Amino acid sequence: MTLVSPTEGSTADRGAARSRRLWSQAEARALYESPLNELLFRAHCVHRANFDPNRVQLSRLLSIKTGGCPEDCGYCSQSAHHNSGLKASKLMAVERVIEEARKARDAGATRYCMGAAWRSPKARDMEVVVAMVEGVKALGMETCMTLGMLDVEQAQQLKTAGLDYYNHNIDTSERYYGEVITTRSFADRLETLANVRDSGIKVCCGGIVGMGEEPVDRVDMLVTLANLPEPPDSVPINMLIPIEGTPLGHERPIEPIEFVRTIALARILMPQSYVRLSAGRTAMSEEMQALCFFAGANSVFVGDTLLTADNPSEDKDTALFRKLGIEPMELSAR
Ligand code: SAM
Ligand code: DTB
Ligand code: SF4
Repeated sequence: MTLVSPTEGSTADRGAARSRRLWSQAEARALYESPLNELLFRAHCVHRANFDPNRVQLSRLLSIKTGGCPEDCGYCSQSAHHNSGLKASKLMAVERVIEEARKARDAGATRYCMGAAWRSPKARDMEVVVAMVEGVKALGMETCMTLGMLDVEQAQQLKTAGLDYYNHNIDTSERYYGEVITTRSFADRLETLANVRDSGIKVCCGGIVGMGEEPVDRVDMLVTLANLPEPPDSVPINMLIPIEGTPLGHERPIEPIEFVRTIALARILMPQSYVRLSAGRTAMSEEMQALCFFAGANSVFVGDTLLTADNPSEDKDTALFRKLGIEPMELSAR
């Protein structure tokens, strides 16, 4: 079903109102299953038409409240339902968060993402996170938060504070979702996304691959994202980091080419979104990451810790980017 002309985002679209099409599952599946060279070529052309292919946006993550989460997400070290051995901690002080953000900015990050292990923020938490957004914004960085479910009022409060992005993932297909999380529904997730979108905050929404899902689930997850009332501005694709003590702690790793196909399909379905090669990079070869960048990934988390899990060291990433001729993207590059 075509909404507007299916340009997949020509250069002429840049800065203009987003022309887009809706994708059927059959079309997206056919792309995902096409010969790898066809898929990569098409994804790379879409990427070039919309972005500088040699620039990657760098974000830094900080866990502002770790562990003890009441949700039961089967992959997560922070859920109180599992025994990952993670030590829970209270909400960080505002000054400390701002200090960490300053260090990240000085090291080249342009976006600062703050995550809390909550089902949703309480009223007293909102005052604190609002102060964090204001403080990090004042450093000249873009801000992103992921705090669980938000109602209309909470989303509006964060918008007023100046929050740029809110991350809330659908995680997988609607069909597979119940196998991974039971304490909040797929519909709950969509409701939070609507509240964020309606507030005017940019939406960051993606998922995890390698949780035992079928290829069709990866495709359906991306179709759901692409067909939202507006595609997310940023689409994190995480590769499961298996955490001992969680239900998915012994999941078999996804075949790397399947992961690359997922990135390529995300790029084709959402031509103008940042596609973020998110969790799981420590388990990826340089060649696999290079293929992901060719397929359209153009954002990564830098710094040796994500929220609780490991990420490649800065030295390693600097060496990789040098080998690939990739430069960090400046703030507001597009
Ligand atoms: N508690 C908030 C929430 O879930 O909305 C925010 C933090 S949560 C850790 C953010 C996202 O990180 C999850 O939605 C999931 O996609 C990703 N994630 C968490 N644990 C992961 C793991 N072990 N491997 C890969 N991705 C993971
Ligand atoms: C997202 O999709 N990936 C990031 C970010 N959003 C908040 C988080 C990855 C977390 C990986 C597991 C951990 O560090 O605990
Ligand atoms: Fe809690 Fe988020 Fe982890 Fe789920 S992913 S258990 S909501 S911290």
